[in-house]
Amino acid sequence: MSDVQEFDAIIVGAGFAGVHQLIQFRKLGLKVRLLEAGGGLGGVWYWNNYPGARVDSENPIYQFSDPELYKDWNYSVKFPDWREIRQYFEYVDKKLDLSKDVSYNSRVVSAIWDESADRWTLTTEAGTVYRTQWFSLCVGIGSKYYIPPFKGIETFKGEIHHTSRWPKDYDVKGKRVGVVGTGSTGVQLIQDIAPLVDHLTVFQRTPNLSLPMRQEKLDLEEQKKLKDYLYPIQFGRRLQTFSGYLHDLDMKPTLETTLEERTLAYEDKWQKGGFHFWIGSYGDIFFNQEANDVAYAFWRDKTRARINDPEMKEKLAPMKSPHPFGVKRPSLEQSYFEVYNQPNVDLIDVNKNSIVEITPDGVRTSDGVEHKLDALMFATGFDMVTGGVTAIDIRGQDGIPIKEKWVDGVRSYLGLGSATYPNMFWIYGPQSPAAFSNGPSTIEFTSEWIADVIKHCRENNLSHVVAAKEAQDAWSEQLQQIASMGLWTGAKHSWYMGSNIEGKKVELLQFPGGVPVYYKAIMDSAAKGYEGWVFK
Ligand code: N01
Repeated sequence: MSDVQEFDAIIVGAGFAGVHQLIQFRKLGLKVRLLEAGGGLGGVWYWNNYPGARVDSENPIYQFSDPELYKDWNYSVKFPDWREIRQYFEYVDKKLDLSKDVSYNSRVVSAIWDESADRWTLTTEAGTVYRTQWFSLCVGIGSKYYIPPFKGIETFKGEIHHTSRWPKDYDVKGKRVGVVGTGSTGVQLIQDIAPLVDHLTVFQRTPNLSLPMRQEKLDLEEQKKLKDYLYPIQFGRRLQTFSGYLHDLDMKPTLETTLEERTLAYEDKWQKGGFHFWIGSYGDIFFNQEANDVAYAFWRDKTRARINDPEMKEKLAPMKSPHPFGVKRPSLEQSYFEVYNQPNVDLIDVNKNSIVEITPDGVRTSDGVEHKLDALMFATGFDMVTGGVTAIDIRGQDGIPIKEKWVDGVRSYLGLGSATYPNMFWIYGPQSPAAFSNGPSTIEFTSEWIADVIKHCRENNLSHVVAAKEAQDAWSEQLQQIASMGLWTGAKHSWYMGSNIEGKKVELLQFPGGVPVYYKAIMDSAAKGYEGWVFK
């Protein structure tokens, strides 16, 4: 066993969560290693380099809140793209000398718990073996990509990729490109490449109820001034709002407002852009269908006005809502709907005209037409939230892989860990607020919570901590109870519910109670001597 590398803590994944966790573990004085499948820091921003990839969280909250880091960093726009976010990670890396504790190109394939030694054994794809007392999973919610099993896919002669594996420097200029999927990725990609391609064919199953981003350039001098007095308040504010953004839900019931009042409010949010019209608007849209219909009608009328062709209007913004507004994640767009006014863009509704097969030259649909393509790009999403966890063969006290344990539904306590998997925590994963919140907002305090519980163990001579089964059952049931009051099941295919992946258990995968409630729950547990956790 001499080639086994021993550490106090291993972190898997080097996005915002893994990097923050590394910083916390260093502060504790742990001997720590971060294992990352990719060749650099950034997590989703390392992998998602398709044209148009850009974050939907606005400056300044898409960065770490440490003044030592933000004082010397400035994004150039309100919603930065993948290049700038990768530059941000490079900046943080350089400033804190992070990479010396990171093993890149190290994909972890298994993690096995040894109860007799209170240690995890982690093995990478290349066969490198690590032993560690503490194990923090920071694999994000979108690390396992998904391509539907279309017939004939292997026969296609042109470029064929999932968007998260976009070929470096691939130039779409003058090409006939097909895009399957109109989620957040599809919307961003489509609006970016439409002006460049010779012809674009979009295969849509569900229209994306996208909102105007309203991108802005940021003034460097202005940013510098705001850092002194406003940034600390803004970063603090993240703990007080439902989604960890700067705007918050309005808890006044939609239908208790007058038509004038809500129209003015809607218009104001629409003009502000970003997610103001969604998670900065009336909160009852998630629970009350009538309220939801009112919001949808506003969205629909605004959107249809941007589209010329009546058939196209109906495909992209139908008179009747395809699902309750906001129960699938809207994308933020800049010119998405205008794309469909271009003569060289086709939009195929696969509900009416399904994809029958991929041919060597393109895609054949059920009307018999072969859509000839030079490139076919799958913006078909991910095995979201749980896929990155279950892709690793994780076995705890009873030796049962977590993948098997979760066949009938995720089981976690506080969205931080699971019974029978001691000393293993995750950040921004199943049953936490995850993508119901701005990433760094939730990541920072959960990462600190995990560091605190490890500190507690070390100070009290405890070698192991694990979620109690009863506490876990209560948390998981409470989550599904809140979910059952909402409208999330109104969308047929939705990664929020796991229903985008054939055969996956349909259930809400993230905590829907909001950041302040979640924050209070985990802090209350800690304050009560880590209630719900069992120590040894
Ligand atoms: O994936 P998705 P994504 N035939 O699952 C379609 C984050 N993100 O990569 O809607 C035809 O949302 C599917 O159709 P339908 C963000 O949290 C953030 O776009 O299921 N179509 C859908 O249109 C986001 O929500 C950012 O009916 C098929 C698309 O493929 C999450 O990642 C940017 C199909 C998949 O959409 C995932 O987004 C990008 C089939 N068989 C992503 N199967 C930003 O912050 C699937 N589809 C900006």
